[in-house]
Amino acid sequence: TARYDVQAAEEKWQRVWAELDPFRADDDSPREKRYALTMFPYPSGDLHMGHAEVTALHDVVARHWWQRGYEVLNPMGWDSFGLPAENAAIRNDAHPADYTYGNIATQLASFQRYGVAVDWSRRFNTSDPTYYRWTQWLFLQLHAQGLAYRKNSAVNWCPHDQTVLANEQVVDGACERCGAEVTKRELTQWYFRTTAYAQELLDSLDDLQPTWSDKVVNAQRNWIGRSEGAHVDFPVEGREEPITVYTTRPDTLFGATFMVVAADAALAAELVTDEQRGALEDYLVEVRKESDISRLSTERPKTGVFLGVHATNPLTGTPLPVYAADYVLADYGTGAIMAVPGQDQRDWDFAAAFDLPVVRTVQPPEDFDGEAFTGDGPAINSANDEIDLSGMGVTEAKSTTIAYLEGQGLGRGTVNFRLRDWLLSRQRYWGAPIPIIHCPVDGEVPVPEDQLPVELPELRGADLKPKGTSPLGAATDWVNVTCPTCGGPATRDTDTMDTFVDSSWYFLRYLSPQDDTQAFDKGLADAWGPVDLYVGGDEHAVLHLLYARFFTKALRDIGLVSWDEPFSAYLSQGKVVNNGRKMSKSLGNGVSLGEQLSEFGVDAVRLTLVFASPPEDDIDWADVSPGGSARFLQRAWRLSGDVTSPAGTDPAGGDAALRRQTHKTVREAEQLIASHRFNVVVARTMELVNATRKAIDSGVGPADPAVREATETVAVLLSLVAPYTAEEMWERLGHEPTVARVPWPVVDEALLVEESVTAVVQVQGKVRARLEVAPDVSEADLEAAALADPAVQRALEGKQVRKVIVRAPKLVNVVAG
Ligand code: ANZ
Repeated sequence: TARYDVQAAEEKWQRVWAELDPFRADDDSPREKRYALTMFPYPSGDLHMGHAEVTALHDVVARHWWQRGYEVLNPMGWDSFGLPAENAAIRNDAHPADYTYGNIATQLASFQRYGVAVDWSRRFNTSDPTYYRWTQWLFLQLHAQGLAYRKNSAVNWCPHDQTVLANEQVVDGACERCGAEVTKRELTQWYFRTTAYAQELLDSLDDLQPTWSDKVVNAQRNWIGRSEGAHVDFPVEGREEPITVYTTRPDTLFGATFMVVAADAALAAELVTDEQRGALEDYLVEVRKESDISRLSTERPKTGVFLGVHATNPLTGTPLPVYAADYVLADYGTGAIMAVPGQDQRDWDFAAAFDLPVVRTVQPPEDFDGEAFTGDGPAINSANDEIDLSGMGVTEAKSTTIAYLEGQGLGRGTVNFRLRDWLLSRQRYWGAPIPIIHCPVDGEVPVPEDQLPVELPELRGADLKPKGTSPLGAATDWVNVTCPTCGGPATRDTDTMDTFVDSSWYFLRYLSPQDDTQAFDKGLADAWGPVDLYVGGDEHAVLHLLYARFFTKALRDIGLVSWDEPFSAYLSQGKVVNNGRKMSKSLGNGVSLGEQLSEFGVDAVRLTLVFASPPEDDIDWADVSPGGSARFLQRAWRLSGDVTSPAGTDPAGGDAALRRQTHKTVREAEQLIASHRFNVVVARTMELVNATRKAIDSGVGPADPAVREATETVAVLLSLVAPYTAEEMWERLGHEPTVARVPWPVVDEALLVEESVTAVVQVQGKVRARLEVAPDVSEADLEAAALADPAVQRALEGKQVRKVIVRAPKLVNVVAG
């Protein structure tokens, strides 16, 4: 049997595409604009199966939008700063720039071979000075608004990478990148004030919910972590200031029997008596070694130190001993809690360990045999002369207590967020320098705009190994500058920005990547944005998406963009695994994309990735068949050689059954693509190939115009996933390239009408109507059609429908009386 030469085709069409440049997005096009974006890659090697999957899925939509008549912006660039490149460069004894730009060249060639529908004229790298100049400029805009600031605090520290980490980069107590257990360090660091947008970041999720996956929306919600509760003041003997706690359960105040302050909070050191100070300091040494996750775990035995002071329960007047412990975190709420062992299990465990009293304030059900009772129930032990909560449920008891506390000036209702400000400074080399000069006279001075970018010094041959302070500190000539304000001696900030800063605005830079007068053009942002579809991995569900959302809102308030959200729709693709497990070096189960492409061809790999499962699901490479995909593609291609009618043949009068299937396939594909069920589009295309083959080999024959129509449709559908095969077919069918820009086939609605069947409608056993319905009519539709029929309505006049028995598509039986 005839086959086409896959490798020759790949070489040929890459040349043609480079010349035609079919995916160049025209800012001035009169067509409606669509912005399609995939997460840009880190250049830490050649492309891998994950890149292949995300771009194959994304391409279906981008290419389809072109065919549907939109002007499509589908850009690509490189997220080229950051630790992976820096660590690899250190391992290979190379400069991060050589390593990074070498890999970018490799990845670019691979993407072009892979045939992605990208406008390559817009590419850039975040490590280019022409890009990070604007990252620095945007930092300064946020700084001017008070949205970037420095503060001293205990930060997450990765002992392996020797750098700080944002909360979002700590996963289960370990460094997101290297897996080392994260510890704490007291340092002065730069932050973005993400908390200023906590409520809005949460609220807009409601609008995103329909077009973002639930999983991602929920991850964002949990991360922002809004809770409602109260601040309550507890007077302390011999101290003017009360201890203020944050509680989500003010209703349990009568049951507060002791208090706990975070051992590492300043408050603990302020409260502790001289007698107990030594014990607190010893305890702190242990606490600093732990991660937040293990501190909050309910599994761990409770430890702590008595601070030597007592506070007073404002409702009962009882003295409450005050402890320092690790299970209260310094940077959440107020860093202090009222402990209610009757209703909180961690408090219960602490009370048990330290022999403290328990007072239940919610009546547990009779069969309850646990310790702390966290459920709802009537309040007990909750009354004094002025307030009586007895019998109230939790909700009512909460609001009653808050109202009382507010009236007495003892507390107030409040909202709390788990979200922290974003720690953005890093003590590493390969990132955008923070454009701030520290002057002994003028303090923090922004680098003047006309001096941007603050370029990274080359530091060739320097030791970039992490040491806990930035390697930039060693570039003395670079560090020592004059203060832009007073002209006196000053020093540059030596930290670099988290790479997540680079990726928080890159989607704006694609709009005018060469513009050296501004970060991006607002008019173009209005014209193209926000991004209509963003495709990427789940691993960025919290970090990157949240940061990009924050940036967008901050830039909107500064007046730089007019959108509220950067990504209107988000599709998160599953992972490609092998033998049920994540591909990894240590498991030795990695699959090389390059080898797969060489063995089976680009199209077969792409088709396999799209066909394997719905986009959100993981694909197990052990379960799929790229060889089968390759055979299917040859089978599809053979159709184009069999068609004997000339190009331009009017399909009217062609075989009706094949025409119906062709048009039905096109209609279904439209709907399936809109709902991201790309795997089913491939399945329908396969069915159409089979039907066309049958038509050619049966009485219909290769000259029938329906056969040409079907084969051309196959080529157009295949161009979404298998661009090389599609071009080969299109050319063989007598057309000019490129099939990628051929308009989407117009569905002939008349051809979609199915042969109908007759459904009989009976009322009280008497036939009242006969309806012509589709053979696959649903029971609900058939029942509705039957009851709406005028003859049936007449028969039912003055009666009540008791029961409707439906046997689709043939019978409806209405029982009335
Ligand atoms: C008394 C109480 C009684 C509480 C009870 C809970 C149940 P979310 O929902 O996460 O906001 N808390 C407050 N600050 C804390 C900190 N810095 N470290 C550890 N725990 C802290 O949780 C708020 C609840 O977590 C607060 O309500 C407080 O304990 C505790 F039956 O106050 B609760």
